[in-house]
Amino acid sequence: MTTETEFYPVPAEWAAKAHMDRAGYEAARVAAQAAPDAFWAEAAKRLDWVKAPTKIKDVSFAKDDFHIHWFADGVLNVAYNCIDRHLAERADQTAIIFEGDDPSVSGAITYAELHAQVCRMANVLKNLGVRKGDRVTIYLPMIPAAAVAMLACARIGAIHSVVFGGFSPDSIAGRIEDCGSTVVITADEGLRAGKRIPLKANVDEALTKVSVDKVLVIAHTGADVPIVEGRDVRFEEAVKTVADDCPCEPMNAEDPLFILYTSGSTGKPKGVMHTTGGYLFWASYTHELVFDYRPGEVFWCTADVGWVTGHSYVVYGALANAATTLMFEGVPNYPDNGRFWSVVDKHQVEIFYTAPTALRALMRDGDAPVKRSSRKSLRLLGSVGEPINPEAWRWYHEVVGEGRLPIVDTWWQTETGGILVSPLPGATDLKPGSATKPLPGVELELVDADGKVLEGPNSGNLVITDSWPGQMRGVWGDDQRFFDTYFSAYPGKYFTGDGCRRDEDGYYWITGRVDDVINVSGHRMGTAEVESALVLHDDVAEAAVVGFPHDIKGQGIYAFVTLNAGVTPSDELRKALIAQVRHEIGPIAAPDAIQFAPGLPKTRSGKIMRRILRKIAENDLGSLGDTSTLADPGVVEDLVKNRVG
Ligand code: 6R9
Repeated sequence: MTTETEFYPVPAEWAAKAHMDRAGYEAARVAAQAAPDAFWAEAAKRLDWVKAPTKIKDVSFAKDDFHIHWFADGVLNVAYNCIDRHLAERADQTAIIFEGDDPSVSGAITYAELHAQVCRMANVLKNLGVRKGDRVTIYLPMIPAAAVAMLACARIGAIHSVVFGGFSPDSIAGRIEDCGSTVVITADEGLRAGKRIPLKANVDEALTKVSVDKVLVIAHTGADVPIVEGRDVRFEEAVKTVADDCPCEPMNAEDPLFILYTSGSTGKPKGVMHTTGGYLFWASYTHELVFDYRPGEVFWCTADVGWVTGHSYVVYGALANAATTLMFEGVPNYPDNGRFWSVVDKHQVEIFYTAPTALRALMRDGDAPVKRSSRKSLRLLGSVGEPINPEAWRWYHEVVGEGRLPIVDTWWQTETGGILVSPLPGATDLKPGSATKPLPGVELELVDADGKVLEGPNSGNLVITDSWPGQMRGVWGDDQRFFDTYFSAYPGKYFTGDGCRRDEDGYYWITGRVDDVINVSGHRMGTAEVESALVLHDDVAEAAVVGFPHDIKGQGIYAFVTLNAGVTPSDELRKALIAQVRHEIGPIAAPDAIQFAPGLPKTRSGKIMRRILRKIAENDLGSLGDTSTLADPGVVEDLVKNRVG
């Protein structure tokens, strides 16, 4: 049976009990399209507003009148919505469960405790001089303090920029510089699979390149880290003298909430900027709808808060909906490959949301590690970050879910703020490998390279023809880049950068990036970034990087490297180049294969023909296509002969 026609119908009990059933979904889609202002004004009542918005949607994607505003005259505070408003009824409910890297370490924080911790951190930040609109860089492990730091910023109107703990000192420095952070919040160390991650040391190294006023250091492992007099402040000291309460700064709906850097096809990572009202609304609305969430359920999204998935579904969407959200510092295969499932049992997780790359890695170890656990508490499974191949989908469904749990395959991006395409468990029949259909208010189109709209079953580039509240509002410090990146390819439409197929039933199948972005284990990496890191090496003349299919990671990184004249290729050099990329960007960017190439295939105008390099990396040598336009067609033969892997 092909997956296109393989339906998993909505179970009857889901259709009966879910927030949204099939009729509700159809009605919401029609209503959002017919009268968006009325529809979203009503939906936005899910948030607590200091001043409810009267202006709802004010958007134009047109070049000469480009603007995106939602709820523009509304006033609210994100921390209030995620914490304070739950206190009357849920002060003693667990807000955050912490599961450490070491399975003997876990803990829980109630909403009352979260309130006190966020207020204290906010007061510490104020004492360090942080004011509304200032930027704060957060470089922390997956510990509750990371959520507390984000919410403390939101409480006082500071804009946070979370940098994933796996990024290098250079990456931290670049991000601090780009958004002009004045304060960094970090920890002594993080822990991953029993290994210590030198977070404070990485910040110290970053700060040899850029400077900030203050570094706030949280004790996590208790390691003895150097403190720079006048610049570094130990959180445990600073917090002793502050009050347990801190007022919430009233924020305009369009005030920035955070900046999150993400890779694109060109240049350095860009600072995706999200705002207070539209973003929080979308995170909360989609969290409830897609996960059919009820307050108090134990929700586990395994993403790190350094990625957008962690922002929207570990922290903001979950807490806005009065969730019990689980933060896990460790990895799926430590101390053994049954860790996810033992954590599910230990904390009685009800909704579990992870990435296909983790599932593929676990699947390779067979069913036994899963079957050692009960998983009786689970009622829904989710997937995010990259296309889930039907084999992994079926394993997730049959082995993890024992055939009884729906899977929501959620398509979205850092730029979209929250989920845009996903099944709703009470409304949508599932097909393994398809993210199925757009949520209410999300208008998709497929277009060809010239922008011609493709109707019916077809394949093309995925664009979105109208705005939704969670849409990013800008690239930090570069309005032109925002417009050019997303709105210039197909005028009047938002271009996602993804290719996509629509089948006979109107279901969407994301086929992957069509730009120079590689999706490695669900993490976005720009080929240009990896190339820049490689050419920094003294022996390298030129580098070209492409993605290739990888069993576990989805895509791997394949680098073609031309060495300077007189340099002899060697395994040592290969290792040195990998180390170089790890150092410049971080371990996730390390190439899986490096091929030394005396020449790269270039057009006569000097453009590298990546299409050919991709085919070689994919070992698809029968379809190299037309190479006659190359300046030197002879290089291809050498590339094919010396393919690695
Ligand atoms: C949330 C997140 C975005 C890119 C996106 C697409 C890929 C994400 C997917 C998916 C197929 C899914 N992607 N979810 N592809 N099916 N369910 O991952 O954001 O890191 O910005 O990546 O990830 O290619 O364009 P981000």
